[in-house]
Amino acid sequence: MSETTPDLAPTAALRTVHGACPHDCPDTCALQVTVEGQRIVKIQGDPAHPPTHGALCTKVSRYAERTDHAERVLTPLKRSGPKGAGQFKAVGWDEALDEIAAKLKAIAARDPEAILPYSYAGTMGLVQGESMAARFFNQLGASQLDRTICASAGGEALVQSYGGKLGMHLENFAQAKLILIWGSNSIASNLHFWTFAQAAKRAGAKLIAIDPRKTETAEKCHQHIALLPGTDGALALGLMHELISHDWLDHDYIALHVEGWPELRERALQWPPERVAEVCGITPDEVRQLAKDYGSTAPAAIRLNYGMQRVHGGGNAVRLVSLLPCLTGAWRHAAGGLLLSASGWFAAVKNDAVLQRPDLLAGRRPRTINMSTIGDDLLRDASPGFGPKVEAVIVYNSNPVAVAPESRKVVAGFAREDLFTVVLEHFLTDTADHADYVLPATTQLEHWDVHTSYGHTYVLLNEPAIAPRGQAKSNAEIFRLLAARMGFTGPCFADDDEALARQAVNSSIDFAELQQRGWVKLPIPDAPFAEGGFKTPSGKARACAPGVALPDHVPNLESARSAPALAQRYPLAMISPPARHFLNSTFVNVKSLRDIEAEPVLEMHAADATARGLADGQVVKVWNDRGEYHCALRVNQRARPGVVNGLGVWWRKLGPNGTNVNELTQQGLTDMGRAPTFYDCLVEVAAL
Ligand SMILES: Nc1nc2c(c(=O)[nH]1)N[C@H]1C(S)=C(S)[C@@H](COP(=O)(O)OP(=O)(O)OC[C@H]3O[C@@H](n4cnc5c(=O)[nH]c(N)nc54)[C@H](O)[C@@H]3O)O[C@H]1N2
Ligand SMILES: Nc1nc2c(c(=O)[nH]1)N[C@H]1C(S)=C(S)[C@@H](COP(=O)(O)OP(=O)(O)OC[C@H]3O[C@@H](n4cnc5c(=O)[nH]c(N)nc54)[C@H](O)[C@@H]3O)O[C@H]1N2
Ligand code: SF4
Ligand SMILES: [Mo]
Repeated sequence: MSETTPDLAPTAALRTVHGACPHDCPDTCALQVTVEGQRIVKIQGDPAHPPTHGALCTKVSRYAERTDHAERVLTPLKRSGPKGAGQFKAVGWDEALDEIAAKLKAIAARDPEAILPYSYAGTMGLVQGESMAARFFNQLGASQLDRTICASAGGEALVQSYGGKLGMHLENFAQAKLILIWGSNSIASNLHFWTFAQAAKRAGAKLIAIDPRKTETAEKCHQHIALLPGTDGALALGLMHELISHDWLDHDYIALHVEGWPELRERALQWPPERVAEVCGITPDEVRQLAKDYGSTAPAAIRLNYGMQRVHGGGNAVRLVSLLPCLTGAWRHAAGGLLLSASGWFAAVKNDAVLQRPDLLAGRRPRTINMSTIGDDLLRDASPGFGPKVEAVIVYNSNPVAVAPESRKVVAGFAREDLFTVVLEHFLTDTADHADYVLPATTQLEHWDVHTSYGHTYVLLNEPAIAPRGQAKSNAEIFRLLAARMGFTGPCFADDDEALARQAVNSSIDFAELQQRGWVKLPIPDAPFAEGGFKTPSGKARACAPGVALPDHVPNLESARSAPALAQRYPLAMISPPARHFLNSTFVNVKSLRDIEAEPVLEMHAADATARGLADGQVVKVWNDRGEYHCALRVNQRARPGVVNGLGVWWRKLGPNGTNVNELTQQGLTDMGRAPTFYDCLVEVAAL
């Protein structure tokens, strides 16, 4: 199960185990975990794994601190106080599981669709994500969850453009001559990409950041284009306008490998730099220069990230940006093209149907609830359109009370006296505080898993390095025990975690090789679309095609241009990108990391602060019709005029007025993929 590291062999008690970082991060690092008995000695990045390159981010270097945290939940807990008060008493596993199963059986006897799973990517592992859990909910016939909270607008856009969530190899960015870092604070949230971008920079490449915020990444690029949130589609159309006007097009590539070019060309010609500049809040020269750089440099690569699709027009914006490398023929080069997500490459090796067993639904078609509108949906009564009222929620790998939009409603939903809530967690998060039962889950060091990635093209294995702390059990084990109590007797409910890990990938991945080295690279061509071969029915990239609409710039739901009356009351656009030392709401309770972030903050440009008589460091209220959030003001150059940055995602209970930035965000959805519009949000700010 584990190997002894040769250079540490003399103290034979030391073992090094292959692991994978479980977090929702494109880098999915390969870990080497050194333990002595049950003590974690060291967690480091695997030097041999090309994306990881031996380095971990600050957050996961502290994984031992998180695993052995004094506040970790280590026994099942049962609510002992008012709903939402976070008061619990320890109970035994048998008592907890018996009572949960009895409650779920009673609800299911009336209507299993009144039960809702709520999960996301707290771990991205195939085993501790949707394996035994999916089997359990499929057998039960519970409501299905539409897992949209992060990436579904951009994902759907890539499927429309390329036929899958497909992109460049991470490693090949090192050879690019131009890199557009578009809607991505790579140093914070995609560190291992940044390593390759720096290598390119040292070799003479130009780096350009396209981001409303002057991030730590933007600062280190040669140029920063600080456009208004939600205007990326207009910028992409403006770039196309210039590519056409100056004939920086690869006509052969377009003719052979692009569908719908005449229609796209006509639309792009309506977007001269002056119009684009007006919409984006930048100068016409910035548009022209960017187009010139992009149109006349090869290889040119784009690292798009999900930050730019968290607005109403996010899907269309990704569609437009994704077509740029098809017009210049950048895809001809291994170091050209685009990477938003690589997850679609893993479709060839993943065994989802075996792992999740959708066949257990046996012809039933339960309703689907969108995780991004959980606030509204928990407060909805039964109706013919909606189905039954939600009576029970089982949360795992997610912290919806902190991360879902329009928290006031999410909190009101989870505070319902008649809602039965079970939360599988490591810690008493804002969501766990609302539980009837909290069940202690294992961390990555304590369980089996297999990982794919959305930022690189390697499959990774994670073997347990230590026994579960306290009475913790893995998600898969908890659902297995619950299944037994529900009377689910099918043989698939007997598979243990190692068996699930072996089932997670098909025979094209050699499991023995995974165990021996910790990771296996997928066989994908170096320049995957050099000669077209997109995964669409025609094999061409699609600007438009039957069933695939021509993309356009789609404005924000909330902006001065699209909602002028609202903008009069709330003149500032707020984005809420990740804080560097947290991962969504994970790590907020790790003191050494929280100390670096210090306190919840809102960044504001000096001109906006002066206009409001506000000063750096003071506590302010940030509000709109949805709610009010208190935090510290930082007046600095990171914010552009008219846009404030409320860094996320703090735990509500650590906020000065018990809220976080999602008190202000809306439940309006994106144009594609039914995703949230976290960065499409107007607010006003004043002294407290
Ligand atoms: N440290 C850290 N790493 C993380 C995360 C984290 O919370 N912390 N989150 C992880 C997750 S869940 C994901 S999905 C990934 C990716 O997570 P993303 O949300 O893509 O995070 P970032 O890469 O920081 O990209 C967000 C960037 O987009 C910018 N932005 C906001 N609105 C717009 C816009 O309209 N247009 C453009 N061009 N830019 C905009 C923001 O200012 C920010 O710099 O990162 C993962 N990695
Ligand atoms: N305002 C604003 N809101 C945002 C974002 C933003 O940029 N701005 N980003 C959005 C994005 S991109 C995303 S992906 C979502 C993320 O939202 P979530 O997926 O909810 O992510 P986290 O907040 O990291 O919460 C994950 C939880 O899973 C738990 N966990 C980890 N591993 C395990 C395990 O093995 N078992 C169990 N049972 N639990 C485990 C962790 O302790 C943690 O509390 O947030 C979204 N919310
Ligand atoms: S959070 Fe990302 S960068 Fe940090 S160790 Fe995990 S995969 Fe690597
Ligand atoms: Mo995400």
